[in-house]
This record gives sequence, structure tokens and C-alpha cells, in this order.
Amino acid sequence: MKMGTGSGRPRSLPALPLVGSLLQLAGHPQLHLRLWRLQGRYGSLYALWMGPHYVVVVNSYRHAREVLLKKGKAFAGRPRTVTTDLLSRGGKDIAFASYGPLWKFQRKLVHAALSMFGEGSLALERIICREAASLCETLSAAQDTALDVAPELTRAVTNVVCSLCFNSSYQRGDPEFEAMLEYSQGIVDTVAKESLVDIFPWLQIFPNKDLALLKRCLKVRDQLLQQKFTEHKEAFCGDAVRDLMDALLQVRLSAEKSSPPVPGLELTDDHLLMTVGDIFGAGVETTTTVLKWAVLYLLHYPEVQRKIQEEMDQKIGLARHPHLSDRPLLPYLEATISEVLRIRPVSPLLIPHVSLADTSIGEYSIPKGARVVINLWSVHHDEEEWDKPEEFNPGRFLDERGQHIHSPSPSYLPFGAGIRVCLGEVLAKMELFLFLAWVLQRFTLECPQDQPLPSLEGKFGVVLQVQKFQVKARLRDAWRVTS
Ligand code: HEM
Ligand code: PLO
Repeated sequence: MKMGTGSGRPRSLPALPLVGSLLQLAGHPQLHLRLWRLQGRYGSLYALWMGPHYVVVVNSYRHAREVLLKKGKAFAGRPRTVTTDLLSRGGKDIAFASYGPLWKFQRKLVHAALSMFGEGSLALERIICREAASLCETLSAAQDTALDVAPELTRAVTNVVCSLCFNSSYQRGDPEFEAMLEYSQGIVDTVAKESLVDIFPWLQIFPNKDLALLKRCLKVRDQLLQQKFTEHKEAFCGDAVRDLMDALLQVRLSAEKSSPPVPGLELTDDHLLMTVGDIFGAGVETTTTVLKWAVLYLLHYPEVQRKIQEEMDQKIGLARHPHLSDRPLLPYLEATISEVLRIRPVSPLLIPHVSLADTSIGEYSIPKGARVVINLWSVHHDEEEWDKPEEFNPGRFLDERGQHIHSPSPSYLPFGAGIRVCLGEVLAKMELFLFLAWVLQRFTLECPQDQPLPSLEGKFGVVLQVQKFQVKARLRDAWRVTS
């Protein structure tokens, strides 16, 4: 591939030999915001060079749709990088694996297993409600004191995916859970954030603090995954499939029985482990992040919180807990969740895509092997599509009568779209709805009196992280009387 824009290519940021356009990106840790602002000078579709890699940045819905939906297959590749290769043992998972028959098979298996155990099953609703009840108990115990809710939200969400993946869960203070919290934070802090070592792999030969942290954290994660895997292999009898791990073992067993393995298409232990690792990791970090953003926005917008509670009081009351079947009854809560996912997209640049053949976006030609970054932040903050995009306004997702939720603009893709679309959308939405409904039915969340309102600025990474903050959960008056 030649440097420079070439005829028909998107306009490119200036690029120097070796470093490419990195000088324009250096000193801007919030990459999604930098790429959003560069539209002012280069237009909504432009290119840049991350060292030797040609990267096309898509900032509009029209082009995102073309990449993800219309030409989904042509753009279904993933780049290989040092950190994601470490995380996924060379792309043996789903999220960081490039397009191919094995990736397709793994996606299909997980999709089937998630449908079987989760989505649409009462069992999953029961598990989420069990965790919601436990979360409410913790909030009750800490009532009126300033509490860091992050670990509590994480434990609730972790126990749901843990039940789904391994048929197990954690109690408060469980050392294995504490270890998981620590390693997962270390991974989120170091993986897939366009760090220099991902751009110039030869930098690995030098001491690198982030890479050392990532390796240390992966060691702990691998031990945990391996232990669950061994336990499942030993207990597996083929008849009772208790969870995702069993489901994967069963599929492998029946594939082995029915025909000799096709070279290149075998699901090795590494493939099974990395697949479960993805679902576990994605299941925990994404949903927890959204819950934290939701709580943070409720602290900033008490009137939104009050409206959700009024809706709940009218439609559900206090005599029973919220159920999933209440979703159509609570459009304002649903709209609030949609607005949180818009204003602070969990995955602000999705996971980079790679073109698998020479192709095009709009009138521009895109060569095979280009990395394509969809800037979801730009798509969700496009002033042509959204009225005052920086304003938190759940009402924008409601129809005129406030009865039904709908998106006022198609420029909204919190879970991506097309063949690489998120695998956990249904599960995540179930959890977000139930956890928030349970908590807000009982508590009003407030900023502790002596503290300033926490910052709404995210921290760019593989997920858009929320800065640490504290909350005071006050039992609502009605509950003080009835309980
Ligand atoms: C991929 C968003 C929850 C599993 C993705 C992508 C996004 C996304 C934007 C990238 C799509 C692309 O690269 O084009 C979210 C959001 C969530 C969430 C906003 C929570 C609100 C979950 C959960 C799971 C999950 C709970 C697991 C059960 C995955 C997997 C992929 C993925 C496996 C990779 C798909 C592939 O590359 O083929 N998600 N996700 N996600 N998500 Fe989610
Ligand atoms: C989160 C930290 C875990 O320890 C490992 C892990 C696995 C899968 C990743 C996830 C992390 C971050 C969010 C990702 C997910 C796969 C799909 C999801 C990237 C790194 C999104 C939002 O795209």
C-alpha cells in the first residue's frame, strides 16, 4: 500500500515516514473526541496513518451503515495487535478474531447457548432478580452513607454472567471475586486502546509497564478460566447441560463423534476458553459500565430519576417487584436507558474493522487491509441528527404521547450492526432494565452532601470508563412506612 491519499481515497491527515499521523493524535488521550473534532478540518470520512497502518475513520451514520450493514462482509475483518493477541491467544475468541469459518461457528454456538439459557427464559429473569434483591439489600445496609457502588454493581452483573457461563456465583468479599475485579480493571486499562505497542509491535522488546500489567492480569484470568474449565470437564456427563461452558463442551463432543476433525476447523481447548473469556469479560465490563453511567446521570438529573419513580409508582406500585414483562409499562425508564447508551456509548470506537477486499465507502475507494474505525461518539453526537446532542434528554426517545419508545434518528448504533453486531444486546437490555427498576423502586440515589457532583467525562479505552464516584442511596419514604 502506498502512502498518500491517491485518487479516490478519503482525504488523509498529514503523515510522516514511520510515525504516520501520530503527531496529530499525540497528547489526546480521549481518542474518540480527537477523531470527532478532526472532522472540522477533514470532513466526516477521512484517513490517517497509525505508524504503518492505514486507518479510515467513519464519523457519520450514512457511512457507518454502509460499512456495517450494506458491505458488512467486506469489512468483517479485525486487525491483529499485540495486546488483543495476548488477550485472545492469537484471536481464538470471537470479538478479536478475524472473519473466517471458525469465528462464524463460535458465534453461532454462543448465540444458540445464550438463547437457550438466557434470553426469553424465566430462569435468567429469576437469576437477575436474585442479584437485584441482593444489590438492594447491600444498598439498604449502607443507607444514607456515601458508598462506592461500582463493586456492588459489578458483583450483581458478574453473578448473572457467572451463572450463565459457569453455573456459579460470588458472595460479597469472596477473594476470587476481588481478584477478578482487580485483573479485569488491569485488562481494561491496557488492552486495545491504540497504544504504541499495538501500532509498533517491535516495541515489545523494551520494558513496558502497561504490557507487564496486562500479562500479569491475564495470568490471573487464565488461572480462573482454566480452573472452571477443568471442573466442568470433570463433571460433564453429556446429558445435563448446565451452562455455556457445558454447551461448548457438548458441541465439541458431538462434532468429534460424528465426523473426523476437519483441519483448521477444530475447536481446541484454547478456542473454548477464549470464547467463554469473551462472554464473561464482555458480560461484566459493558453492562456494569452502562449501569455506572446511568447512576451518574441520575445524580446529575434528579428530575429524570423522579419521573422514572413516578412512572413506576403508577404502573407497578409497591406491592410487587418489577418483572421483565413490565418493560412496555415503563417507557420512560426504557427511554432513559436508550439515552444513556447514546450519550456515553460503551464502545466509542466499536472494535476496529478491517476490509477483506478492495472496496469503497461512499464515493471513496478503500484498499484491502485498511483498518476502519467507526466513531460511535460522532454518530451519537451528530448535530444534523440530534437536537442538542450533549443534553441528557430521555424524552427524545419517546413518542408525542410519551407512551412508546422510538429513536428520533437512525444515527444510533450502541450495539453496532450487521454481522459483527454485539452478541449480548438482549441479555444486556434485560439486566439494565431489571437492575435499574429494582433499585429505583426502592431508593433515591443522591450525591453525598459534602461532595461535588462527579464528572461526566469518560475515560477512553476498550470501554468508555466512568471515573470513581460515591452515591448515597436513600430509602424512599413509601418504603420507610411499608417496610
Ligand atoms: C461486540 C456493545 C454487552 C458480547 C460489541 C460491539 C459493541 C458492543 C459496540 C462491537 C461491534 C463491532 O465491532 O462492530 C455492547 C454494549 C453492551 C454490550 C453497549 C451493554 C450494554 C455485551 C454482553 C455480551 C457481549 C452482555 C455477552 C454476553 C459481545 C461480543 C462481541 C460484542 C462477543 C463481539 C462480536 C464480534 O466481533 O463478532 N458489543 N455490548 N456484549 N459484544 Fe457487546
Ligand atoms: C473486558 C475486560 C475483561 O477482563 C476481558 C474482556 C473481554 C472481552 C471484551 C471486554 C474485555 C471489553 C469489551 C469488549 C469485550 C468483547 C466485546 C466488547 C471489547 C476487554 C465490546 C464492547 O466491544
